[in-house]
Amino acid sequence: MAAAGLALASFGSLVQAAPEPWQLNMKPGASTWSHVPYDLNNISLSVCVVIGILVFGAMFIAMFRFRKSRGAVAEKWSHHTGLEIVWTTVPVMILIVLAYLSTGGLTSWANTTGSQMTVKVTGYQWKWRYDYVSYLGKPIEHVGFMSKLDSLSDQTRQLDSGMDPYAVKVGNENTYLLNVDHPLVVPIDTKIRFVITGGDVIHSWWVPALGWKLDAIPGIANAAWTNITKPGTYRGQCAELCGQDHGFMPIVVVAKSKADFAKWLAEQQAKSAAPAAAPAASTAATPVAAEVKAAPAVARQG
Ligand SMILES: [Cu+2]
Repeated sequence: MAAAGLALASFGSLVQAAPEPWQLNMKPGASTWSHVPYDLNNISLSVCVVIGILVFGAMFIAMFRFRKSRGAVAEKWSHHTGLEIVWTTVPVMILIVLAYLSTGGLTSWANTTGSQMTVKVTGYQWKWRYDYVSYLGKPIEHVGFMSKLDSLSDQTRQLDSGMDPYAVKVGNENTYLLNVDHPLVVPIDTKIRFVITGGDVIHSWWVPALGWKLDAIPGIANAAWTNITKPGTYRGQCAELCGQDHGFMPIVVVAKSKADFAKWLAEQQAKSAAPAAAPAASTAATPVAAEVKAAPAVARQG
């Protein structure tokens, strides 16, 4: 039920990353698991449609065919044991089937066994931090950075900026409030475990293409996994109201081939190994993290 709820929450939401004109359904996503909420949504919606047609059909037949002006006379009997058993059993069976499918989806989503990579995600007001913990069984040292709203979106969003939100673009895609300075870079065809937590208040890490969202709660380490099948850029947003700039902490995941990812990771490690030689490496943002940690530990849900 929760998975179906999760699926339905994504459907029809305003926060649809990369929606298409006249898109009616959810997108099937881009990971090995994302078809699960997609299928659950289709199944539960189909059940709703069939029930709707049956109930409204019976209602309209009763109202029009058996109306008083056509001389209809009400039957005198009440209570029908057989009918009552049927209209109790059938809905219960439908609910059991939906609960079975949803529970299967939830348990497969929560099972991070056999992950080949771990990334720690921390939500802050109002940005994300990504720390690469391990890859293919080896720990990764000092690869981590803050990821915040891109500067063009940030300038455009200022009150009376006079700038056009539709002019904020990457290629042909309008990325106003949907782009960041440092995206999370991950490999495809890899089971990636995300350990998600919050540094100040509750946030929620949500990339619709992965098929799930997970709360980032201070003091709690939540875990989920993904295995992205197609290289590309996947966008998302914070999905838990976390304060005044909740709408300005987007998420961008860039999925690369394994070879390209290995190259990128080696570059990041080289940068962090020689911080003096590469001043730009200060984007590894340890000072920012220290700053955030030093702030008074007020945990409140905004
Ligand atoms: Cu947030």
